[in-house]
Amino acid sequence: MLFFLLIFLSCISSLYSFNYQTVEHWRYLRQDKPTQKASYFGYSLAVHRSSLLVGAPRDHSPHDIIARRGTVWKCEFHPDSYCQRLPFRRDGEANVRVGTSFDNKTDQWLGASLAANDGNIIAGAPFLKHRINDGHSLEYEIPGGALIGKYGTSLSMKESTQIFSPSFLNWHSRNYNQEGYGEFGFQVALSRKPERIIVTAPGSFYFRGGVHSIPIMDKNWVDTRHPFTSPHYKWRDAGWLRYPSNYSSNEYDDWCYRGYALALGNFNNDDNQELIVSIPKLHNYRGAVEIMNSNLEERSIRTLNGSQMGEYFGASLCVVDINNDGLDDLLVGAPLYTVKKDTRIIPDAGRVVIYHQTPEHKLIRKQTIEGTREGGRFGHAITNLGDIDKDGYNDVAISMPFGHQNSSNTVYIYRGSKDGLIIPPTQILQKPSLKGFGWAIQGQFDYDNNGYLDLAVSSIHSETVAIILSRPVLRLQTKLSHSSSTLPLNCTLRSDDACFVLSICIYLVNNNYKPSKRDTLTYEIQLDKDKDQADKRLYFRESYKPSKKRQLRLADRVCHDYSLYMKDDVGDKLKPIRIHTEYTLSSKSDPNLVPPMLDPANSSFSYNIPIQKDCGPDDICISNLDISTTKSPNIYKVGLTKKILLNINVTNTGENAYDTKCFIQLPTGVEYVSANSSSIRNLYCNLMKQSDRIIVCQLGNPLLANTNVSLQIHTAVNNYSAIQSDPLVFHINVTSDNPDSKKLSAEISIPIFSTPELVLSGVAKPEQIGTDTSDSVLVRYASSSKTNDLEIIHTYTLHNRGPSDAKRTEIKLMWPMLPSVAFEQQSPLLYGIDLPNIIRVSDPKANKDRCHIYHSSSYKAPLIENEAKPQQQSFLEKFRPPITNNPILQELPTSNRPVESSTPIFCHGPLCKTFICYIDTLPIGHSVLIQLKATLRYNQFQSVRLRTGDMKSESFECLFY
Ligand SMILES: [Ca+2]
Ligand SMILES: [Ca+2]
Ligand SMILES: [Ca+2]
Ligand SMILES: [Ca+2]
Repeated sequence: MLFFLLIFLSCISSLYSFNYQTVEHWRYLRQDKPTQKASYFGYSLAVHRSSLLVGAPRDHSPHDIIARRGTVWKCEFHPDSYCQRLPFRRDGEANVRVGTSFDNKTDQWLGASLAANDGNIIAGAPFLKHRINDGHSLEYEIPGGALIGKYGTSLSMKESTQIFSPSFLNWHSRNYNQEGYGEFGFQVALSRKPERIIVTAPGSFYFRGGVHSIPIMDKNWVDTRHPFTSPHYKWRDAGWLRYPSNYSSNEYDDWCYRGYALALGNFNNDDNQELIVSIPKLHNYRGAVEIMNSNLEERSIRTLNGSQMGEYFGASLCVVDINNDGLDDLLVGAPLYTVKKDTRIIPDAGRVVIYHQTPEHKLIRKQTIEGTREGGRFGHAITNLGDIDKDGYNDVAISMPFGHQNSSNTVYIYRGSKDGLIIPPTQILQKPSLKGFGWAIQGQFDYDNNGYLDLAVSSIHSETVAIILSRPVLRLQTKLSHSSSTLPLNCTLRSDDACFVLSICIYLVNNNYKPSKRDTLTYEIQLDKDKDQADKRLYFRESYKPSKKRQLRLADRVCHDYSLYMKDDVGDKLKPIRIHTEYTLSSKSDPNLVPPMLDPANSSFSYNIPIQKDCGPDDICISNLDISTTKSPNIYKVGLTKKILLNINVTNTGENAYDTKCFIQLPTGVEYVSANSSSIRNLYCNLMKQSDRIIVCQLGNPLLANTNVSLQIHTAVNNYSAIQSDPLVFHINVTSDNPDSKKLSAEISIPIFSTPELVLSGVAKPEQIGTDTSDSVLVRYASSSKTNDLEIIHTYTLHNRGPSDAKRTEIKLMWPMLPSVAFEQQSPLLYGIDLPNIIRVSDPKANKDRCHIYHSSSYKAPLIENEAKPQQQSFLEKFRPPITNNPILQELPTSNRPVESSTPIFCHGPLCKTFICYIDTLPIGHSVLIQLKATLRYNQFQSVRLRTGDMKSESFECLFY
């Protein structure tokens, strides 16, 4: 599985300076008799013994007869010393003809590359030219060379400087399809095992490039001034290796620049150092990095490939064991990489890809860090700093030397760890006045000899090199001990001073640093760190405060004792008390010493002390809570029930249950009134702040083992119309702070019963009509009416007697067309039957009540008394009220007409007109009137020989919603 992390530099947060000195303390190397013009001081950097070597390939020494020979400066590790030009040449050396050839050293770029070990310094001069006469008046220029200076006590630099050049290879090397124009010396290195000089020549073979490995010999150097004294120098016999050894015609490889960057590391299972060589323009400008064994065997080559065209993959290389597993890891810079982030495109922002070596010597891509600045070229230089903070992991610097005018050029410091580089960087080095800051970076030297590795960063356009010293990193070990394993609850302010004593010991560990009088350590102990000031449970006796600050002289070991006490009536008895200690270190300034600092990861310490509990020898409380409930009443009657009482009983059959609480969630419409308990002395219940619907009651801290507590929660329904669900459900939870305690839940459910009593009564007008001409009403009517028509009005009154509102009432009304005899004659007696008219007695403007004609040909009027119940009773159906059904005539005031002579005219089939009326909420005590009107043709009525009968309308199906 490929583990791959992509990280942007912009994630940088909480940045601190660890552990290089900040910019105001940097030092700068000074050149002795510097040139006025741009010498590119700092183009390359290397460490040789107790000096820093600084390449200045365009430098011109004031008295040198060769223009711009280039200089390697030697800067001693001493703050007051100047950098001196290394005499990297033989006496009297000049651009002069010697025998058949001469060297042209003007503009040779000596110091374009540098490498050094204890015995040797090697400097590349990739534009050195050998002008060669072949004896037939033809002259050839063969550029490129590497100068090696043997550096020892007995030999002076001047005596031992030698030149390597590909002209040693053979006479034909002069051509540009061979080593001619090869830029030999573009990169140089000294391998430890085998001990050899490694030189790259990216210009050879039509800029296909290559790499050379040359044995270090004590004597018998071939003198470059006489390359043809031995026309066929036995370079192979002398152990000179090169790759590729010859030009092979693959035109696509031309111009790919093999050898642009060079590194050494161990990437296989032999002890020899492998060569890592970049080819930044291979594969259509995507770039590649080759790893080959020390014999430069083609079959040994492994390749890592770039991915983006033009990114310059391999422009920089760095071998470092990041995760301290003993296996070298590899960082590859691609400074021209275009970052695509969200919708932004950042050209030449650059990136660095980090490969980790597996135990099988595979390289896996582990992390990638991308630049953020357009043209910033993040990854231009990468270097192994060594372990600068002595945490056991090597650290790395990556530079971003370019940018816009107002942005500062930057070197980022990343710390190694067992998982790879720690991102974000632990330090960002910047100084806006330095141009091209970060062109070259060199670590792994101790400038001030304090045991901590320091850093040099060159600024190519400012002709300077900054020396940045690292501060000693101190790590402390804190040991806390106390007089008893747990905090006794009875150790209060009134108790004996010795009832709880805390001892703190601070040790300076694993460190070369010798504490001095100048260094002051301050520590602050904070008791009960996790609690707010008001809730603190533990205090210092001497100050009555929960914190203590103390300053002392840094020493290998210091110990202090403190007497502590617990607050009375501690609430949280289960959560241990966290003792937190923070350290700060300060040192009196001394210009000759770099002050130490604390490792930020080690500047605080936390420790938990449990509070005494009564939970057996393991001190872990395992409770066993159970809950049971009862309720009163069992049914909520709308409008009748006012109070609801919940009885909650909690038992604990396990060990103490700390901070046990009961939460009761009330249904909407129910309000909390009060709580009491016969078993809890000071019962504390209240509504939670965030919601007025949840009551929380403290059941005990602890709720002791084998106890039983009961709670009575009184609630009330003040506004039953706010009730939103049936039944009323009370959710009850019981929690405790004990570890692994489960939330205990119960539910109390109370069904709602609603009982509005609706009364329906009716009157008819006129009360009575008859065909008998002696009928007084008819006579009255006939005498007052100009027509033969008679208006019949039946009025029903629907009244709600309570005790609750009728939310919605549905009434069916049936209105006869009069007798079948008349219907058969196509002349129903009632005409102009209209929709019933509804009048609210209390609120005549109310208009939510509606009537419709009921269309159902198959409808059969059921008998009210035997009405079939619907199969499934809906919530609303349940509240069908008892309704008094009143066929109108039965309610008629009795006349002197004998009842037995009355025959009802029933409402049947087509003779019946049915209406359905919906009555909106009818509050208690309110009434509506429903009027049915029609016209009776009196003439027809007379012609129907109907003797005596009742005209009967019916109402039924009265449903309450
Ligand atoms: Ca090896
Ligand atoms: Ca490693
Ligand atoms: Ca480190
Ligand atoms: Ca140092």
